[in-house]
Amino acid sequence: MQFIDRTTVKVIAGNGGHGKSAFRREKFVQKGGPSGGDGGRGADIIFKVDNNMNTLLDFRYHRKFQGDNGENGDIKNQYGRNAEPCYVKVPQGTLVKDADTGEVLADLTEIGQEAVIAKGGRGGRGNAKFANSANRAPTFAELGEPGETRNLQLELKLLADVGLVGYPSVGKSSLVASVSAARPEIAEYHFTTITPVLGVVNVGDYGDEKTFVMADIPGLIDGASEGVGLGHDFLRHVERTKVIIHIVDASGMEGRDPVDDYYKINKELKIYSEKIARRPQILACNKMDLPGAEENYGRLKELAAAEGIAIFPISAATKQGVQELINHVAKVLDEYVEEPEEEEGVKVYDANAEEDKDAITITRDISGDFVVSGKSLEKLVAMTNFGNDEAVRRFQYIWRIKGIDKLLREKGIKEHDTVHIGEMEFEFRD
Ligand SMILES: Nc1nc2c(ncn2[C@@H]2O[C@H](COP(=O)(O)OP(=O)(O)OP(=O)(O)O)[C@@H](O)[C@H]2O)c(=O)[nH]1
Ligand SMILES: [Mg+2]
Repeated sequence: MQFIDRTTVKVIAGNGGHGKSAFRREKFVQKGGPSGGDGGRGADIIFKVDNNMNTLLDFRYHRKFQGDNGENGDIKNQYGRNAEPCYVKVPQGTLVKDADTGEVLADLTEIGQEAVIAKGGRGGRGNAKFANSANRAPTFAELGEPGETRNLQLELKLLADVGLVGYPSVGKSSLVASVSAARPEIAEYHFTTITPVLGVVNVGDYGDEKTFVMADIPGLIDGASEGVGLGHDFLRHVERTKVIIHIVDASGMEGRDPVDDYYKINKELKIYSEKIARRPQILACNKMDLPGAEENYGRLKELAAAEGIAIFPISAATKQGVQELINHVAKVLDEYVEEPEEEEGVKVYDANAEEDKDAITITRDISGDFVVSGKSLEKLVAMTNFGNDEAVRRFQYIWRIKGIDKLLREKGIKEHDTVHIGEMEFEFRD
């Protein structure tokens, strides 16, 4: 199983239904009052954590999610139905970012957790809502608000229980392959593994249905904590694991000393993150089937005793000692007590924050046109039916009380200059 931990998707929330413009027709009544109903809300796009998903693989084939539109309002004050929200299942640990702004929209860490990622548009109001003492028979209704559209970047930090660290070619992938159904690439050259691979380990002997997840990451080398080699990008995956299996090549077949290797890798881990350095380690001395391994193992045992860590002689090739290692890992995981999660300070976007919605800014584009921007004003433009004189008059009224003419004049606007708001373009006239 190739593990994908980053992908992009597009979400399009539903548009609000349009408001209706209509009048009551009753027997003996020439023209009744306005009776156009409001449109319904468009579908929100809601992400929900599903405990049956482990990867973002599904998103490779399904890259776009679109919510239904709200129903239009109708005559006789009938409201359009709200659209059902569109649920998108994601695995636990998915971080959702706006791909265009980089803003974190949600950090989905709990089973069942939900987050509104794109809001459906509000339904347009029917003409009944616009009746007042000055205008008892308005002929216009609002259009539905467009739903939010976003390009997203999804990131999944592997929620592996065990992380494998060690120099290239010490046999990390070979170990994963020997204890799980995962089939990572294995070869004698360095950096065979270039992306993390997850393996689900069945703890046969130890418990009946017990499993844990092991993450194979690219090999680390000197300077890894500063970005040398490939391992650096993947160390963040190890941050969320509970236990580290530190693998050394006991045979020293590549000319390095496994005792040195152990200290060097730990130095890199410590520079990268204190949190990783505090993780309990289990030392796996691999390639015990090769000559010279026994001798080095003697010294590695002394090291383990001095460091107070568990040590296992194994051969991923012959599977010698592997079951003992797995049983021990299972036991450590069983006794594992979660370290209190420090505040990571991920700022999560709040879909309901009202701040600055009314703020209006005016800029000039390259051709000298005036660009008026502001969330609530852009929304008003999108929801106004400019084909209806009355709707246009209402728009002009709101424009005036917001003082936008004055703001434009301050910026030096002249008769016949062009003004853009959202998708609309106007000619400025006094
Ligand atoms: N004799 C012997 N060879 C082994 C053993 N484990 C792994 N190898 C060999 O060592 C080489 C490297 O193994 P990998 O499992 O690819 O090593 P890795 O640590 O995943 O390497 P990178 O992905 O490059 O970091 C391969 O040629 C394996 O066949 C072992 O227990 N005994
Ligand atoms: Mg590998």
